Amino acid sequence: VRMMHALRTAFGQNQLFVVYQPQIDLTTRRPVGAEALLRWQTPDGKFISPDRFIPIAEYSGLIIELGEWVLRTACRELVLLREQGHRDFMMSVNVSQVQFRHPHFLDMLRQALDDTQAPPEYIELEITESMAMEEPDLLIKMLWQVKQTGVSIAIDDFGTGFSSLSYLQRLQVDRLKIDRAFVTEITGSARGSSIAEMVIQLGRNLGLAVIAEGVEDERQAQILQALGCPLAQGFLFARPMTAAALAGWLNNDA
Ligand code: G
Ligand code: G
Ligand code: MN
Ligand code: NA
Repeated sequence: VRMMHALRTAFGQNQLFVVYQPQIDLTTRRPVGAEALLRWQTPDGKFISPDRFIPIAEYSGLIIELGEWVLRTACRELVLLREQGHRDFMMSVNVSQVQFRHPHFLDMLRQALDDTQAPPEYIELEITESMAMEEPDLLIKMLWQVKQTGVSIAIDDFGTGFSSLSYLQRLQVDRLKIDRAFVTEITGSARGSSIAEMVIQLGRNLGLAVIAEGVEDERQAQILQALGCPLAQGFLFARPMTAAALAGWLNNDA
């Protein structure tokens, strides 16, 4: 309860901000987009992880406001980057299941796109695999409606749940994100790369893009590339950074 009040206050006092982690094409090593990630820095300089405060925001309902704010912030950042010439750049935004199930989610999404003038085809929403497995019929309908806005969908933390091939086929998704845990395992034992391999193969069979998360070293990048993974995100390429730093990073890189 204390953290709930602290979070509400923090949101009101602008202690929350959005950082962006670049996503890159493994072949060209060029940026293709970024994932928006929420951060909370308290006045004494300490960072509180979203792993800790997102569940509280969900529980208290604050996630509705907070999630809308993240989406709008990311949309505005995308528009700014486009004005600076980065016109082929995608923006991914994490969506909590509490947000997604809220009756006004679609209206909120349409309004955010409209107000910010962000092009929907350059916006992606990330939902988690665990969330994708609950209430399939509702989810299938929601995803279809999201797709009508032009926004695309990624399944985050993929490989940690147990989605079946037939179920995945029924979902209107565009991208699978290989969970960091499986990228870490890739350089371990001989069997360490089997889940990453499976997801890459699945993506190929279903015609979905695949992105590997949490790529921290060159060996992992090389193995992923050899396995046919087209995209990656991780500390090897860039850490999550502020909007100003991202613009600088992209302009330097271009
Ligand atoms: O950025 P970091 O690795 O600390 O994020 C930890 C977790 O918090 C990740 O699972 C990430 O998806 C989640 N997260 C970060 N930002 C957001 C956000 O804006 N909304 C939601 N729902 N989850 C977020
Ligand atoms: O669950 P989700 O994929 O949204 O979480 C993304 C989180 O992973 C972010 O909080 C980000 O800070 C973190 N992250 C991104 N790249 C790396 C990496 O290379 N290594 C580690 N350990 N964490 C990473
Ligand atoms: Mn994510
Ligand atoms: Na993830």
